[in-house]
Parts: sequence; structure tokens; C-alpha cells
Amino acid sequence: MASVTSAAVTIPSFTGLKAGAVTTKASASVKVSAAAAAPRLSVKASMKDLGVAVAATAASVMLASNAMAIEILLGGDDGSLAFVPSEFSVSKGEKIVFKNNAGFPHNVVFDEDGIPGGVDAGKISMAEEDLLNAAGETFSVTLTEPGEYAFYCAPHQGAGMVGKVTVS
Ligand SMILES: [Cu+2]
Repeated sequence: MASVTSAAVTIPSFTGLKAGAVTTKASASVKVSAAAAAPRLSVKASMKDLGVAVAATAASVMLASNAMAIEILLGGDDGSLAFVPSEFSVSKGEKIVFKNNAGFPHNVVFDEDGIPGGVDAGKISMAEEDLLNAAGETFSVTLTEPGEYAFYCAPHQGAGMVGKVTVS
């Protein structure tokens, strides 16, 4: 019973996909035999659908990030010593807000050897000895020069609390 039902469902849906792909994409190659053309067209159609889905996701992320600041947590909810997320991207001029979450004190220091040439690390960093001591405290920075920026938390750099932001 069950196998008969699934076969009955599978065959019509595959045929439907094939028919849709042929009508939308292959009007020029009418003479190609259906048996030879169908598998390739089916693969093309599914890759095309996937591409559309990815592009739509990327577009909505870009719209969201252009509209406002991005927030990065200092310390994971479980108390782990990490930036969350540790790697992210922003548009130039977008505000980045680092927010104390757990496992503090933390701070945010950009690595002078890991930022675009001409950018002054001191102007975009907290001082090594300055610390965010309470939950919810923030440090904000806006980067205007495109490129990759490496940063770290001075007290926890040795524990792996480092991050990277790509500005474009
Ligand atoms: Cu830290």
C-alpha cells in the first residue's frame, strides 16, 4: 500500500517539473528527444530555483543591515569567552555596537597590524586597560574604510576571544 502511494505521488510531480522546465527554457530545442533532454533540464531548473532563493536571502540581509546598527555580543550566553558572532560584515558607515553579555569584563581593541592601511587603530579601539564591567554596557564604532579588520578582547585574547569584521 505505502509503496504504491509514494510511486503515484513521485511520478506526476517529476513529470510536472520536466514539463515546466521545457516550456520556460527550451523553446529553441524542440527537436531534442525528451528522454535525452529531460535529466539536464531538471537539474538546471532546480539550480535556478536555488539561486533565486539565495539571492533573495542576501538581499533581505543587506536591507536589514543598511537600515540600522549591527549588535555583537561580548561573551556567549553560556559564559564562553567569544565575540558573538566572531566574524561578520557591515557596510561602511554602519554602526557596530559591541554589547557586554556574559563572562565580562571585556573590551574591544583593533589590531593595528590587522586593519586597512591608513586607519588609526587607536581611534577605533577602546584603550587596552579600559573594560566594560557590567552587563549591557556597550562600545560603538563606525568604520568607513573598506577592508578587513581584526580585533580582540585584551583580557581574553589568549583564550581566543578574537574577531574579524569585513567592511564593504
Ligand atoms: Cu573578553
